[in-house]
Amino acid sequence: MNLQTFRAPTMAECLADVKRVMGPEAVILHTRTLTLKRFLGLRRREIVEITAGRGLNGGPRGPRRIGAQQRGEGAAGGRVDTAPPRGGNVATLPAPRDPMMPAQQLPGEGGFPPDNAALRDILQRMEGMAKNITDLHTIVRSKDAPEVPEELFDDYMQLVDSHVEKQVAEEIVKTLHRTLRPDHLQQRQFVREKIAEALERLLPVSGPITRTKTSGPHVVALIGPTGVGKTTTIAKLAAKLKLDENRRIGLVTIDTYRIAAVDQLKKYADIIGSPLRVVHTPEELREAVLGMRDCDFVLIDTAGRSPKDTLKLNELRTFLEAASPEEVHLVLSATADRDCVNLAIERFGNVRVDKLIFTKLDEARHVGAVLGIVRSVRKPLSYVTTGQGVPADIEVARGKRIAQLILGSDL
Ligand SMILES: Nc1nc2c(ncn2[C@@H]2O[C@H](COP(=O)(O)OP(=O)(O)O)[C@@H](O)[C@H]2O)c(=O)[nH]1
Ligand SMILES: [Mg+2]
Repeated sequence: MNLQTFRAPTMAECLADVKRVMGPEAVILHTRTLTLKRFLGLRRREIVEITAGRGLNGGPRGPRRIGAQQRGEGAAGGRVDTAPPRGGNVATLPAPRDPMMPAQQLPGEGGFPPDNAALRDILQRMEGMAKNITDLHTIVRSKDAPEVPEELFDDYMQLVDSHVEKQVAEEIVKTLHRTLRPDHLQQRQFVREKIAEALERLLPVSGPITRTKTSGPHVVALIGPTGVGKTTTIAKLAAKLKLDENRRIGLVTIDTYRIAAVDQLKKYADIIGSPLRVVHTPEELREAVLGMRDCDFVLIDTAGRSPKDTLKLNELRTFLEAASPEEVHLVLSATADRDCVNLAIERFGNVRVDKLIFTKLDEARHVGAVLGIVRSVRKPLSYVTTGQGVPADIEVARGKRIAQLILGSDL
């Protein structure tokens, strides 16, 4: 028995080589498509490989024999003629398809009129076009990221689609490519877990609000643009601390314009049985906090007049100095566009920010943006909120959870 392996850019060319070298008696034992890297300067190129033998007995359901059909042999032993389409002695195409090899359909198989050279020519051209499209696709998608390893390109794209910064996404996949064993790189679930771990390492978290003092209230203020969910988040935190930890909670809201939605917080304060004070000046705030000395926690809500006119920053700073909170959380919406978030970071960063809360993860389309923001602010993430429900829709931020959301898991 004589076995040989042939490789060519298309199935037709490969078959032609088989036939030329091994003659019409050759029997095709195996065909496969494989990917060659850096072929002619392209990043990736598919080629066809055929293993053929001579001196084998191809049974009725056996391997394909080139030329068998030409002599009227074996009904299922398909003959594949790869002679040039305009070659005079254009032979027949295969007989009915071999049911044992349905996936390995060869050019011209399966229903074409037996000697239609024009159809075979079209098929070859289409195959060539398909290859060109694949090459073009590879070139286009790798244009922006020439350093990204091909095996991990889809993972890279998933990160970028989720708005993880390109540089960060590239670094993650390059590091994985360098450090993972090649067989591990083939295992999708394994790769995904490693990417999640890499994301997790990039996401600092603070853990929940915890009282460390032995006397006096642990004071927490939430600041941030209007509409992001500060008041709702205060209500969630208050209810959680009350219900889960049986803590005494005091609520204070700064309302410099006397039009803030105090009623919203009042409703929750009443439900959990907590005192609520509405203050208008830093001095009133100081007094309010002092008046709540019996509470374990005092949560301070801040309000503005409109999204463009948040509490004036200098004013806010003065309020916070008067309250001297243990922690100030900047609340940002995961649905906001990056420019708005950047503006908020710039403005509120000048006041005081210890931790970050991301709201509306349930509505966010690009959770990867959270990663970039946390990294640029260089403050840990404390909580994320995942809906309008009070108090259910809040979670202590965990890197693993956010990594999974970035990778497309459902909430
Ligand atoms: N989908 C969703 N909506 C939220 C979330 N948190 C708050 N909201 C909604 O966002 C809107 C503004 O919330 P609010 O607490 O008044 O924002 P504030 O102006 O920052 O105090 C309200 O309709 C809330 O129900 C959340 O996690 N997910
Ligand atoms: Mg509010």
